[in-house]
Amino acid sequence: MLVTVENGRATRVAGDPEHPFTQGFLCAKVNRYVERTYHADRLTQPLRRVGAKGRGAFEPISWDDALDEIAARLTEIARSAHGPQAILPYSYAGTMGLVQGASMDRRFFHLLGASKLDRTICSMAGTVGMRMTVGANIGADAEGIPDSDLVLLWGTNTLTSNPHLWPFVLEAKRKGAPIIAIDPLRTRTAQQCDEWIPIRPGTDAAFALGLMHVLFADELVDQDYMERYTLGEAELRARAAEYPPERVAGITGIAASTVVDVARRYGRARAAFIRVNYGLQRHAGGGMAVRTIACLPAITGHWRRAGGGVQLSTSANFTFDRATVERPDLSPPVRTINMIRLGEALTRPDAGVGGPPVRALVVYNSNPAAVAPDRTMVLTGLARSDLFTVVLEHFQTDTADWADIVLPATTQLEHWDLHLSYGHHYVALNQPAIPPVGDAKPNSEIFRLLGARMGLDHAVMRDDDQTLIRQALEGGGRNLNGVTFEALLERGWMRLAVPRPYLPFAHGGFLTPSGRCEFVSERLADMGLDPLPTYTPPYESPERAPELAQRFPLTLISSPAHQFLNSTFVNVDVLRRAAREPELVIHPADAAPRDIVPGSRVLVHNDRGEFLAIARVEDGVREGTVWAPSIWWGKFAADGRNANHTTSQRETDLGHGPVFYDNLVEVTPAD
Ligand SMILES: Nc1nc2c(c(=O)[nH]1)N[C@H]1C(S)=C(S)[C@@H](COP(=O)(O)OP(=O)(O)OC[C@H]3O[C@@H](n4cnc5c(=O)[nH]c(N)nc54)[C@H](O)[C@@H]3O)O[C@H]1N2
Ligand SMILES: Nc1nc2c(c(=O)[nH]1)N[C@H]1C(S)=C(S)[C@@H](COP(=O)(O)OP(=O)(O)OC[C@H]3O[C@@H](n4cnc5c(=O)[nH]c(N)nc54)[C@H](O)[C@@H]3O)O[C@H]1N2
Ligand SMILES: [Mo]
Repeated sequence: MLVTVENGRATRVAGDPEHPFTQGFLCAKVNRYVERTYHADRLTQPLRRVGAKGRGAFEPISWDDALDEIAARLTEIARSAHGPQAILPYSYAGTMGLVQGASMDRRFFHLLGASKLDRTICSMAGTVGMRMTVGANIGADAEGIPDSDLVLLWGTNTLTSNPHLWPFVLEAKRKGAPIIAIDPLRTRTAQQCDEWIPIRPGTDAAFALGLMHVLFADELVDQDYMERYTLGEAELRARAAEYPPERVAGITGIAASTVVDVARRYGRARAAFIRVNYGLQRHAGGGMAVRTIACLPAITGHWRRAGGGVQLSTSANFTFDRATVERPDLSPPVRTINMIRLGEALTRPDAGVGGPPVRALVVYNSNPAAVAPDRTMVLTGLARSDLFTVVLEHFQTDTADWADIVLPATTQLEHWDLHLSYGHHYVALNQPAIPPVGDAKPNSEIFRLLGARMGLDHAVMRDDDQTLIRQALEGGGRNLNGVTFEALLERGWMRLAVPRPYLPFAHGGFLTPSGRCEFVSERLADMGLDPLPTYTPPYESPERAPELAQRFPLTLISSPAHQFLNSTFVNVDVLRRAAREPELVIHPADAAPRDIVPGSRVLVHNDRGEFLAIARVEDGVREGTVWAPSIWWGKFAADGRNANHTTSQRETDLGHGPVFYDNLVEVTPAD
């Protein structure tokens, strides 16, 4: 991102036209970054709560007073009978930068002996699925897509959540490759594809097993590749035999003839590219779904050629020296709390999290009062009068409303950072373009200051941000050869030291224990799980919960609105106006029997909670599925609620991830 600065003030942000992947393009949201940075509501000084918790009334205080108060409260809790594990950090994707996201903060909490947070809320199911299959969360290079002769966009709304991929897809299309979207919603991406396959949510593993069934039955396989580089072909053939197209049709809602057709085209393609993404892993069997899909290019040998293979992420290629930056060795043995069970952790410690009650919560880079599942329970927890809550933020979010102390944090324009990508292979250095707005401070500096106040007198608490960046790069692995701070300073970004074309598994070289693509996984067997790819029905489905499915027959998907980045940017007026108001897209065949007419107000509800939305009656969703573009702040909704009132704290099969879209609801007219 290039920032134009005039008289110390940022006036314009633009993509870097030289960048090989992003090519001068910024998405709809980040284009508004200047507006967001100088927003009239930007937090510019520390605040202390006045009056009742949650009312959102605060008074300004000095940094000294704020830090003193936090240090005193945390010290008191750490020294009490409950000990430092009663303190819980809570952070995620506000910035995914290494310095402001996972450096000084980790050192601080490790030295303190606080509870650890298992950061599962986004990608862990799929990440573990990839690890168990190809050995790490890496995959095909998207820059190869123009050489591909078939592109599957599987569980991803590319034009919204990954728009920089699109030019590569268009180039493949121009050269004749069909583009297929597999998604319960006819997203703006699916509308631009050659075909839309409206799969029933949570059934992708069955669809992939159906494809395998046909590939094996028709011998559309690369036998040589399988013999050299895979483990468990015979067992996988037997498993796939259990999924004939007719059975798969019954599970997925996709015609048997479509299963056969897609399989044959996939099998006959030279180099099919599968962009699988995180949407489809937010279900009970999400980890296995990704694992099953990840087996496909090893059956057909597409890994051999540019444009072939599967990509969930490229993140594990960025081998920064995290151990040196985060220093987990400084932590005593402590409990770990899964971030998606925040509601339980705050309200019923006996219900699974164990250890002392959480008495202090330090939130940064996250807005759990909007994004965490089971919002009713999360808010109950945040409302506890005996909970001391600190929030580091740019804005007075739903979460900040529940804070005792709010601290103003710097934005991307104001601080140093180092970024990986999860869709391409370029490292980015973030240099401050402007001084901090108001009295804002970088997260890293806030934790340095708090550490000093609390007597965490350790040399690691004194490293500055540039030192942290150097540490991450210097101790990094092979892929960071030649990627230095100095080189990054010159032009802002650098390709990892990976070859071009980057064909990670053209000659095997899988990062699994066997060195092969593991169709059969001993590690999964050791965990007591099915060692082979398998289909697990959603928790909330007629198969597993028939009574629930009768009472709540519709599956709610609450994936991001085009204008929002999770819950970030919801308060930027022009973007929120474009998103209108909380909406629910419902198929005409589901709307009619419920007397729901376009534009009317509806109540979306289940046993966990409810929220109001305006109905949009369209056939852009499959029957039985409804879509609530998200993630709204409660305070911008007429009823103060959002879709996460209905989502659950259950975990995926692998990686303990969330099941946001494994969520049955009923919808009724509210007017
Ligand atoms: N504009 C915008 N961009 C973003 C974000 C944002 O909030 N806004 N968030 C960023 C983040 S943190 C992430 S993790 C990524 C997420 O981006 P993606 O990985 O693309 O994931 P989602 O947006 O959750 O869901 C993508 C699609 O999956 C579909 N889907 C849901 N369930 C299923 C299923 O069972 N099977 C199949 N085949 N499809 C299913 C949804 O309908 C949706 O259209 O995007 C990043 N980019
Ligand atoms: N229903 C439903 N729930 C979801 C999802 C969904 O699709 N549907 N998506 C899930 C996914 S994929 C993810 S990744 C999570 C994301 O959830 P979060 O990680 O909570 O991400 P955001 O909602 O973007 O909130 C991030 C906050 O961090 C702040 N922030 C940004 N930069 C900085 C900084 O440098 N310092 C500090 N102190 N603060 C900063 C922003 O102002 C913002 O309020 O939500 C999950 N929740
Ligand atoms: Mo995410």
